[in-house]
Formats: sequence, C-alpha cells, structure tokens
Amino acid sequence: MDQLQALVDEALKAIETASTVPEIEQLRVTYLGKKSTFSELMKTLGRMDAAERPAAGARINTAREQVQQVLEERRQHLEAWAREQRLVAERLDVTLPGRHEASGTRHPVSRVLDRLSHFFTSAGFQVVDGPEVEDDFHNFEALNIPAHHPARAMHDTFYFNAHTLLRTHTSPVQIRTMETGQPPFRVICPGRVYRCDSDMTHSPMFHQVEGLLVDEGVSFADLKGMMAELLRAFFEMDVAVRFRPSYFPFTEPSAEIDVQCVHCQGQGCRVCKQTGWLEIGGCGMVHPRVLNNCGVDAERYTGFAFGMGVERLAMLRYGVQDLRLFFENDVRFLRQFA
Ligand code: 2NM
Repeated sequence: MDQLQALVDEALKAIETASTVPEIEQLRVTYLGKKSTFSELMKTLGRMDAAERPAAGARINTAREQVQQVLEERRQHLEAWAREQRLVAERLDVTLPGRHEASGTRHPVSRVLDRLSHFFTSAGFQVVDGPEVEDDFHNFEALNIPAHHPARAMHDTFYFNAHTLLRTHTSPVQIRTMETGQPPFRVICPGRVYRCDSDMTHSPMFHQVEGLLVDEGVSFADLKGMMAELLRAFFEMDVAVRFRPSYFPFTEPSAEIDVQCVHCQGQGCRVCKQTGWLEIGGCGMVHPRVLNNCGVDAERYTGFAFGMGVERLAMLRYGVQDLRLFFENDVRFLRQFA
C-alpha cells in the first residue's frame, strides 16, 4: 500500500507538470493503460490473502480513479488552453471585404440579338438556327447563285472542299426551313457567318440576322412596314427609313434599307459621312425560283426576306467606333455594357 501511495504521488506530479495534450496521453498510457503500473499492481492481488484481497482491490481502484480524474481534468484544461492559443494565432478579421465572384456582362452582340429576337418573336416569328459548315446547295445554289455567278466572288467564301464551306450568310437556315416545313413561314435566323475578308471594317467572322416571311398575299408594303417598325423599336427613336433599289440574286425586287442617321437626326455628321443616312441591311421579295427550289409553290405564296449585320447595328446603337472591339473581348470594353 506504500507502493500504491508512492505511485499515486508520482502520477499526480507528472500530470501536474505535463504541459501538452500529447504528454497527457502518454501519461495515461503509462499509468492507466493495459501495461501500466496500476495494472501490474492489480495482478499482485492474486498473491494476497483472500481476506485482504477485497479491501486492497478497492483501494487500488480508488487510487486509479483518482489519478484518472485528475488526468482528465488536466487534459480538458490543456485542450481548452490549446484551443485558446489556436484562436489567438488564427485570428480572422471578419470585417475585411470578401473575394467577390467577378460577374460578367452580356456581350453587345448578344444584347442586339436579344433585342431583335424579342421584337420578332412578339410579331409571331420563330428564332431558328442551323449549321455553320454548309454545302454549296444551301449556301448558293438554292439561293439562285449558280457556279460562276459573280455574287460568289463577292462572298469571299472559306471552302473546305468543292462542296463544303463556312456559310457566308444565314440564308441557308431559311432555305432549310422552307425545305423541311410547310408555309406560312415566319422565321429569323441569327448567327455567325464567315467571309475571307479582314480589315478595319471587316472581320472574317461576324453576325447576321436574316428574316423570312412567306404566306399568301405578302407584299413589299408588308416588308417596308415591318422594317420601319423594327428600326424604330431597335433605336428607340422615331427615325425615317428609306429603301433604295438594289440587286440580290435571291430577291426580286431588292432594296438596301437606310435609316436616318441616329447620331445627327439626318443633319449630316461624321458617322453618316455627311449623307444623313445609315445603310442598315438588304431586303427584297423572295425570288420565285428560290421558293420553287425549296418546294414552295411560288404561284400561291409570296414572301419577303431581309438581312442585317449585327455588329454594325451594335456600333450604331451603342456608339462603338471600331469593329475590332467586339472580337477582342477586353473586359474594360465589355463592362461598359453592364
Ligand atoms: C439579305 C437581303 C435580301 C435573304 C433571302 C433569303 C431567302 F432564303 F429567303 F431566300 N434569306 N435571306 C435576304 C434577302 C438576305 O441580306 C442582306
């Protein structure tokens, strides 16, 4: 029993001087574990007198429990202290500004497309798209542009081979719509188009919106009214619109669409090169040969079509001077459209 008291004293002293949680754990193993001194003492009970055994056993147990209790208290104390130290060391200033997710903005080309799509879907049109890699038939032949037609040279086409090319306009989407559906047709076809042409005012890839309306009794007057309404809605101004006779193989008659200069209200300025007018696109009545090429009865149906460059509309709507800004994607430029 002297040995027991000495053991308790030794253990309590060691526990008191332990200064870390791992040290405490080490002491638990040493004094209270399976191979500990307390366990060794318990084993000596077998060699005692049977009469002394219960009392001795109880005392060992009590001593053991005392050591265990002091040890656990010390452990909790040290754990609390370690936690405290960690919190001091890792102090966070929760008032610092956070790292924000950088949010993007809608590209001006997309914004123009959204506005045009909204206008036309409100008028009962459907927005359709199609392949950018096209074949000769849908990009040219069906549009009344046969091989060796001068209009082909004008298009500066990117060819993959004799029959496969990057579409030079979105008209093939309208051809495909007419081929596969039944009139009436009311569609707009926005998308990327490609021409082998690159300078200050031309990009090899740009965006177009083309529209097509085919029904019984559609006239050039319907086309004029639609274009005038579109341009007033798009520029949010009561602008004058004029139609100049032109030529496209796929429409007859054909016209260029001009809008009164939205910068000077037609007075004449740098933007409209002193003419008071801005060229905005082309249009016309779909050539009967084009309708027939797509299986549409040109005796019964007539239709109008038009095409506009999206970047050009964006430049005029947002006052952008340089076409290349749309393709560089400099966030300082794009952020201005937030
Ligand atoms: C334009 C100008 C005039 C046009 C014609 C067609 C189709 F497929 F119906 F024949 N789609 N787009 C067209 C007509 C396009 O862009 C300047």
